[in-house]
Amino acid sequence: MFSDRDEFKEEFLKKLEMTCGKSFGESTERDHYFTLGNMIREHVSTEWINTNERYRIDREKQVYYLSIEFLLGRLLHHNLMNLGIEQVVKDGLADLGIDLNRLEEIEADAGLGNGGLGRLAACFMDSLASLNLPGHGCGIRYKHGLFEQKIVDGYQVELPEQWLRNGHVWEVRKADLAIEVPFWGKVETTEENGRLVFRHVNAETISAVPYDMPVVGYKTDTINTLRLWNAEPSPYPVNHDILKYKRDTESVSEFLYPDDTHDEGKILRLKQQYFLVSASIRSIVRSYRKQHSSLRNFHEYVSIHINDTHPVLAIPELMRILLDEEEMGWEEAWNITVHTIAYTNHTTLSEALEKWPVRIFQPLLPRIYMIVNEINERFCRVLWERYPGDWKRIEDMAIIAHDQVKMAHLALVGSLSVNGVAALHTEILKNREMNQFYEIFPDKFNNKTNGITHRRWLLKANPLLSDLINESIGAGWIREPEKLRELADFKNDRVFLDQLHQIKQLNKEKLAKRIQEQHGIIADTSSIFDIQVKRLHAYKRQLLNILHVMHLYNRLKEDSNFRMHPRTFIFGAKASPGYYYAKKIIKLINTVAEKVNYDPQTRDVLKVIFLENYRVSLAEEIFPAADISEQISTASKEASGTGNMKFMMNGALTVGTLDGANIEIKEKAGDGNIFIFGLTADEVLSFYQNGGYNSREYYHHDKRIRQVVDQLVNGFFPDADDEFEPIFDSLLMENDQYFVLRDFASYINIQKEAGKAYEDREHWLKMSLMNIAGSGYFSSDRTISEYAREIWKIRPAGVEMMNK
Ligand code: T68
Repeated sequence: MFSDRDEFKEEFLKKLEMTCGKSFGESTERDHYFTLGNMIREHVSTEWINTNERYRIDREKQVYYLSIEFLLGRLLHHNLMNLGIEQVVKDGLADLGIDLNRLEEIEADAGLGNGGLGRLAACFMDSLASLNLPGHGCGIRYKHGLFEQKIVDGYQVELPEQWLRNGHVWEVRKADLAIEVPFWGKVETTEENGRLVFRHVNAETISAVPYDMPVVGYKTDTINTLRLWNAEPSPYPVNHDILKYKRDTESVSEFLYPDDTHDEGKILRLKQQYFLVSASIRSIVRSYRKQHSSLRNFHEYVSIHINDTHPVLAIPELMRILLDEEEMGWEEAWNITVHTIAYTNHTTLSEALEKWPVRIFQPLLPRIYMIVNEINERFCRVLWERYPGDWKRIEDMAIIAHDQVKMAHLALVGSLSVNGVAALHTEILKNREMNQFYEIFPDKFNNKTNGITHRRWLLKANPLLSDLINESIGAGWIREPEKLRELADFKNDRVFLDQLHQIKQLNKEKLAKRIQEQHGIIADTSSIFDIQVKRLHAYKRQLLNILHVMHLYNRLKEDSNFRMHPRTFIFGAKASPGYYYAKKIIKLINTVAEKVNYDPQTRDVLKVIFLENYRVSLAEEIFPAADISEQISTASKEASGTGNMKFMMNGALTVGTLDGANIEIKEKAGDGNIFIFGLTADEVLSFYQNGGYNSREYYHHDKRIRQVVDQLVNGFFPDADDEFEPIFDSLLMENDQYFVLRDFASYINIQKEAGKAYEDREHWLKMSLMNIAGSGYFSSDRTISEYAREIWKIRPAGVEMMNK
């Protein structure tokens, strides 16, 4: 690597001429971005090769993290930081009159994910490499990531996302490592030498071509691999209509499904899942075979993690290889498979549990279906022995029942570990949603509370705060985030608290500037920045938030003595394109914004801003600028949440329910440093079980509720007609499934308390500091260390840490 800025400059200029074929004088910012990116990727390639060599020679156990989504965001700054060359590059470019920040803005977000699940996979990649753990990602190289959101007249409009339009500097295509993935056709069974042989014939194959990306650890020599598969026409097509074949093939990696939590019943989705799984498992086995003569000890050297059930076909695919290619017997193959695969569950919402109709599954994946069927029959036999005569239970637990394949059941039966993503979530899985499986496999269940990479979400996103932390407790927290605890010593240090305040103000000004540029709205930085950013979903209750804003507006209009600290309510959220109700909520937020932002009586104290196209790069500007973090899901519904952790780490105070990881946030920040309201998970679950909630009672008895609910339909929004009737109906006609009205009064109260607390600046800053100090636990380094030790049984490779 370049040792100083002059060396860097020289190399940069040489490279610029070579890659762009232009002189420096003629070159554009885009040329500079691509030159720099290519240069950095080439620099890491030696270490990348070395890391792989080391893994091969040491024969250490490896983990492969299979995920249908990786929500990476931008990589340039992140890679420069992890390589420890950020300053040299910045200075060198500055000498040439180039601003590194502007180059960073050119990079398109790699948005290959919907939300929390995909971003978690990206944070895990960073932690694996930074902890020198031998762990790699396997995913799909979607041509179009999650749609780009425009707001037109208050409505969400979706445009195709185009991250590859100008090429992507971080990937390396490896055409020679392509793998042929078969679909359709049929299985011929013959007997040869006394053994049944299964041949998948007349299949239509698709080529899976790997594009590898280096995953650079933070100031270490470890460079792991994220392998994304691209679908391309196979060189051996059986289909005669070549154009149609080409189109059909490429469609497999064309789009990311824009759906979080709802199950999409599309053949294409199942095709994507098997495409990912088959290509990944075959390539893992291929490299394993280079070093081992048989697969008999596979599970001792390889661990395969499935991120939710989307890659669960890894179980029958590995079985297929062991049975059909290695010619193992069922018992041995099963033993290896179960000891290789581990599964994480990310939701308890029953509508989100994947099920596939047999009539789709069987013809598309004939051999895989046979194996799943056999797994099911053997499992049902075990159940029958254990619960003789209990047909109902066996029917409930079967993997295939009522002509459907239940993917979660396959995962529960075929893996050695099943984990939830926060303590409460794991308890709900064990005691409720998956209780029948817990009875049979109690040892499989365990909790791994989510985490986020503090390097992207604090060190990179909030440089001012990071500097202050370094000055006060040293830089040890970067490698050992639990050291953030030491910040608690400063809670009575006025000067320190004052600096904390200054930093928050500067971050708010930066966000305000972005808001003004993009939305033309002026956000008052002395107001409370109260922020809810996440996917739009009924259970996340953006509705509760906006109804509260309407309530404040009413108070301001009706009572001239009503006082509140000025607040700016900021929202960012994408709704799945087919999710009608979620889109109505977006329209409602924008309609309220229109009303309150332009009312001269309220606009100085109340502002509502809906940020368009929420994504990773925008998130990095949002979290550092927040005073209040809204984590207000109906208790029991949010498996964990990870945005809640990003806010906490940047010193925002949580207004939240006792749901997901909020409970652990409360423990780590301290009870007095968080604003908790609403029903508990037990209360919610017992309402679901026993009834006893009637939303109309709350509507009739609380006139604050009646007022805002009526305003949805009574002409309060002059141009809305019956626009918001579906929301009105969900609250009153459909008995408010998510307890918005039930929690409303409690929410108003806690918000009032939070507003008051903000006015005692010193106390607020202390609370904010205690959140930062307690946030080290939520680093994904802690999470990944637990997975490595308790599930994967992998160890850090012995490498030198760079002394930077
Ligand atoms: C989220 N799930 C959980 N799903 O909602 C969140 N679903 O509580 C948790 O913190 C996070 O996972 C990480 O564990 C999702 O993000 C999806 O995005 C998704 C995507 C496709 C299909 C179903």
